[in-house]
Amino acid sequence: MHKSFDIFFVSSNSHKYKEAKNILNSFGIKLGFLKLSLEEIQSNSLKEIAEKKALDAFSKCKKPIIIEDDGLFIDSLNGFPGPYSSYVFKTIGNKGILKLVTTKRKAKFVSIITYCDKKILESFDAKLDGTISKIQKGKGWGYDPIFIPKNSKKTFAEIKCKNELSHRFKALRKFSNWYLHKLESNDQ
Ligand code: ITT
Repeated sequence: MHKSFDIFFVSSNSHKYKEAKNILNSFGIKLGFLKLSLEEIQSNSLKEIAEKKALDAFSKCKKPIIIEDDGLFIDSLNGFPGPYSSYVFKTIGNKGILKLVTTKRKAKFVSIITYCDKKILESFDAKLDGTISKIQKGKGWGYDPIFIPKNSKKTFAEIKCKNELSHRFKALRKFSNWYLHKLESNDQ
């Protein structure tokens, strides 16, 4: 029997999907996965990138979808890699970032979740402050081994409760409040 999903997450990154699925499940929303690479424009605005990605995803899937655009912003590098986080990870990776960050280590992760259906395009953003570790610690994906969330001594790769405090969790919590409210008002 086919599982019925409420919304689909469109992304080329299955790590992002797995985390988003668990988080939304805890809010009672079933999230399906469409693994696709989406058109990503060059812009300094994550929101602009996210909304273009969402329109592209909806035009390909014709179902209610969400997409996510993230960025790691490092203070001492004037916000680099920011909107270029995916490309920078694939090119210089965590080793390259650790070479660039020398003294000031403050950073933040930003997530934008954009929902798109036939009529609506709506975005939800969240940020999580933290620091860049001196060495890689733990086995996680992406920047997890070098990002230490605020009030923690461990990196994202070392902590068990990442899905209860991450940038992704905070943006998805905003999204689910809005989405569940929208469903309720549609029922009335
Ligand atoms: P899409 O197909 O969904 O665009 P992507 O991997 O290219 O997938 P982004 O453009 O949002 O996604 O890239 C952000 C990059 O930031 C991502 O590739 C990871 O390297 C990193 N990243 C985002 N969230 C992360 C997290 O929770 N932990 C570790 N790294 C993360």
